[in-house]
Amino acid sequence: MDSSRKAGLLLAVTVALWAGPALSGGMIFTVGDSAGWTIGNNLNYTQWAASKTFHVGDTLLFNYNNQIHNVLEVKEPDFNACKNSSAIKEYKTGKDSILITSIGHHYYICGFPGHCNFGQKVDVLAVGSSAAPSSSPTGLSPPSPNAGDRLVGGSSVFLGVLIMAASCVLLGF
Ligand SMILES: *[C@@H]1O[C@H](CO)[C@@H](O)[C@H](O)[C@H]1NC(C)=O
Ligand SMILES: *[C@@H]1O[C@H](CO)[C@@H](O)[C@H](O)[C@H]1NC(C)=O
Ligand SMILES: [Cu+2]
Repeated sequence: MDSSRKAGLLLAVTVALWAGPALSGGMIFTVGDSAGWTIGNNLNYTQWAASKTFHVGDTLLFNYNNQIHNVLEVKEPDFNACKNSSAIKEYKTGKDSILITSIGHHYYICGFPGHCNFGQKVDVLAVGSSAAPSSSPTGLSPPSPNAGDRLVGGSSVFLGVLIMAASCVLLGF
């Protein structure tokens, strides 16, 4: 195995063991990844969203130039029609963190003229939170808003252990 693959495995293990529990409030998804919230460059936020699984408790981070973009949370018909005049909520700092608080679709468009029609719109479908089921299997701690984080962390640790076991085999330890 070459060193870049080793480094990749090490990174994966590190991320899985450390990042999951370290984050408070679930996963953070930067909309559009490094391109951010913008238009052009064949950005397709439908495809961006399709490659992710969103949960209640996760956070959407919209990074953009607020001189030329904004973020409007809208209802489905306004999303489909790219209508900017009856937004549920408007964000315009240029660096907006939006916590996903409910399951189902969450629709966001840019309100600047033409941008939504140009594709600056995203439909984030959140599935159930990764929080503990109603009966806690451990009973070790009272329910808290961070219950989901511990589970995320727990599954990350599990994933990390799996990855580590796999890398040990591959690396011949
Ligand atoms: C909606 O679009 C109009 C122009 O069509 C623009 O003047 C207005 O600022 C936009 N509103 C929001 C909230 O983005
Ligand atoms: C984005 O991708 C989806 C799925 O591949 C496609 O249906 C849609 O037409 C694309 N949108 C744009 C604006 O290219
Ligand atoms: Cu825009």
